[in-house]
Amino acid sequence: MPQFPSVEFLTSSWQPHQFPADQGAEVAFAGRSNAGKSSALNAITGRKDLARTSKTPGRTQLINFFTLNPQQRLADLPGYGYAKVPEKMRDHWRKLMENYVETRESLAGVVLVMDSRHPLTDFDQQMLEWTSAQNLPVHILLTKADKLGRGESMATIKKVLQTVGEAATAQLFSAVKKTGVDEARKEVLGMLAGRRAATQSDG
Ligand SMILES: Nc1nc2c(ncn2[C@@H]2O[C@H](COP(=O)(O)OP(=O)(O)OP(=O)(O)O)[C@@H](O)[C@H]2O)c(=O)[nH]1
Ligand SMILES: [Mg+2]
Repeated sequence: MPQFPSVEFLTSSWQPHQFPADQGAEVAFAGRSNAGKSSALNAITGRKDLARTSKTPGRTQLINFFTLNPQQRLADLPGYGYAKVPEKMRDHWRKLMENYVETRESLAGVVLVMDSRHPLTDFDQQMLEWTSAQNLPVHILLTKADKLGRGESMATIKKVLQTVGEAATAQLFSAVKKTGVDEARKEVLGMLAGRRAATQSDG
């Protein structure tokens, strides 16, 4: 498995004015709360504990920024769609995410993490609307694939690819079994370098 460049925690932000300088390239990990964003980030970077993972949904409430080098960053976006989050906080989340996707000049692409058992939630569709309005590349990780049988996995990726069409690429992924880690690394590094690494995959 090829190594991922070493990554370090940079900062956590709750407000746009706290974001790190908007230069170089940044790839953001987005997805529903509890989908497995932080676990995917850890598996891809090869750092077990880089992004905190939790069994309690909604734990990551800030944008956590990580740096590969002064010109390349990763961002772990706060999980959305957690029902128990108060409305005021959800509004804050919505504005923060929309503002981030619309105004972040260095945003080079989004890794949209979906639980493969519940793909394409309303929140995923919302994120896809924001990213396509900005013409941003999106790579979908259908994670927790270890929870699905082969037939179910194949049916899921087929359905997702059909639904998103040109708007995104997609692959199966498991942070537990380390399935699809190489492919995801290539995509992330490709986005950071300003190009798509691979063509659409059927898994
Ligand atoms: N079986 C399985 N479980 C996983 C996988 N990835 C994550 N999980 C579990 O799913 C739960 C949520 O994972 P996180 O990585 O914390 O999810 P998140 O999207 O970062 O969640 P928030 O930060 O709360 O939005 C944890 O209990 C993980 O152990 C996977 O590939 N397979
Ligand atoms: Mg998280």
